[in-house]
Amino acid sequence: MLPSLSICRARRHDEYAAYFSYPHRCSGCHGSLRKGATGPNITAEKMSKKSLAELEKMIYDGTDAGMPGWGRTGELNREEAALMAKFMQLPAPIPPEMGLKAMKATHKLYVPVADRPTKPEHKRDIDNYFGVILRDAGKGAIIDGGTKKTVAVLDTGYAVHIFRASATGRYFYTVGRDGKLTLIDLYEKKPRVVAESRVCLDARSVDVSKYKGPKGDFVDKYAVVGCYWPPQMVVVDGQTLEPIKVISTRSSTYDTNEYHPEPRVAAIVASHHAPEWVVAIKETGMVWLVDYSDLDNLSMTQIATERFLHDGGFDVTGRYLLIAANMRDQIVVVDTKDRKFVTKFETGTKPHPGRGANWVDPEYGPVSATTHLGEGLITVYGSDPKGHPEHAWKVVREEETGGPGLFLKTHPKSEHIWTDATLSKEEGANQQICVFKKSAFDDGMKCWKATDHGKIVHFEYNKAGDEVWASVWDRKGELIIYDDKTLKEKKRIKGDWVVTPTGKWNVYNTVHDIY
Ligand code: DHE
Repeated sequence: MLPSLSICRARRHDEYAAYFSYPHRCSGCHGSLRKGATGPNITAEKMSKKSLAELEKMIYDGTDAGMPGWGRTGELNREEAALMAKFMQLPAPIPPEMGLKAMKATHKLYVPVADRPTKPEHKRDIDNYFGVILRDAGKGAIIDGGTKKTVAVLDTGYAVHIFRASATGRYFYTVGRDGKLTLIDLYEKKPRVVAESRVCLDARSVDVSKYKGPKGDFVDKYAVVGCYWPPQMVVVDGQTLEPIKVISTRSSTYDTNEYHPEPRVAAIVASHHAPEWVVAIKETGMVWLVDYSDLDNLSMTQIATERFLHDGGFDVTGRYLLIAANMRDQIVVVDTKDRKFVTKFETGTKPHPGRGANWVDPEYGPVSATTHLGEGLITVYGSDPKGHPEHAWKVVREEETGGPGLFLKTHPKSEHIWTDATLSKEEGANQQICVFKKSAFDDGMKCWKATDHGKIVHFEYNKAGDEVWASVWDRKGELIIYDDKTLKEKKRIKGDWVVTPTGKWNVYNTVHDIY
């Protein structure tokens, strides 16, 4: 994954293996420069204080703090774990930069805009299409949520992290860990990739411009990719993916005002009421409101919040961003209308809401919630400062789940909140699905074992909000579809092509931020 420029920095042959393994397995949590974020600081200076045997054990077996055991998951053998331990005691090689010229050289326009259909070439309901990541196959599937038929399986590139629907719902954008961006046209009879470009060496997020109003019509005009490395965001043409502008995130931490060489772009959400992207800058703890209405005279508001921002989404009104500062055990609230920090509050060990879940609690009114990476806990907080100011941004309920998890999801028409326990180390717990009833949250969860292989991860509703899709995450992957009311299984989508399904996105729910 890392270009040849830096290979010369890895001094011995046996260091190469570790050199190439690090960006795949470790840098997501620890950073390319190893200064720490979701995982701790593991710079050579710190690692040299530990023995090689200690490091090797940690790498092979994992830790109670949540680090995966790469030997136990079968991804590194003993010899490779030992090499990685040695590599940890060497200074971190600095990956190369990537500028507009290099990005433009990767740009491919397979179908020019003028050659694309002007209306759908089929009678299916595009709003109810699902985009599904097939992670280790380097592919993405488009599935019709009505008929459950797979309409296309497309080459999207290495370990796609997320899909985002365009503001019109006509396109899906995908971005992979290698920074490759693709544009999928859903008007085509058989959806296909109509453009691609690689704009980072490591990336996790993408969104589109959604604003139409007095400041102009920006619907599907631009897309923005959030890079982990180089630390920057990249604006591309929303219709062709041609790279347009690079915005570096190298800057200072919100609290100590010290320069950070690697502030990575975590979640990005597109505002519905202003021509802005709401961008979480992980290491510095800033939320940037980036105004895309005049890219040549770029303006942005930089809001100081909390460090190690990760994932989040809007409250039900679309005004407040609720985002996890996961290594600070906090949820941060930003008012995107008044453009300011509101508050932050503790929830549990390493909150991880995904985009979150919004519903109306019978006692506390509109609430939102998060799961946690570090413990089996769902925490619910008031999110209606206008109607229920006494509960706003305060924890109102907490319930145990089946174990440390990654995602939770609900829908305004649903009676339930669905959670996974993907990170649980307890036998079978990560193969369970648990649901809470919105009307009787205190009654606790109802859980069942959904699979005897792989792990359950991530949920998405159909457009009507009466079905829920869950992934069975392994090479023999499956998608399980449940009736949300009765909790009965309706269908399993399986096949050789269903390899490591992770995230899934319904077009309508993604366009309208329904979660
Ligand atoms: Fe994710 C969202 C980063 C590991 C599946 N993940 C996100 C977002 C970020 C992020 C910043 C928010 C994007 C947005 O909304 O714009 N994820 C990271 C990491 O840094 C981390 C911890 C380690 C890494 O090396 O990447 C990581 N993520 C994972 C996984 O292991 C998962 C389960 C499978 C995979 O693809 O590797 C995974 N992440 C997801 C999914 C979402 C996500 C499915 C979107 C949730 C949604 O409902 O929108």
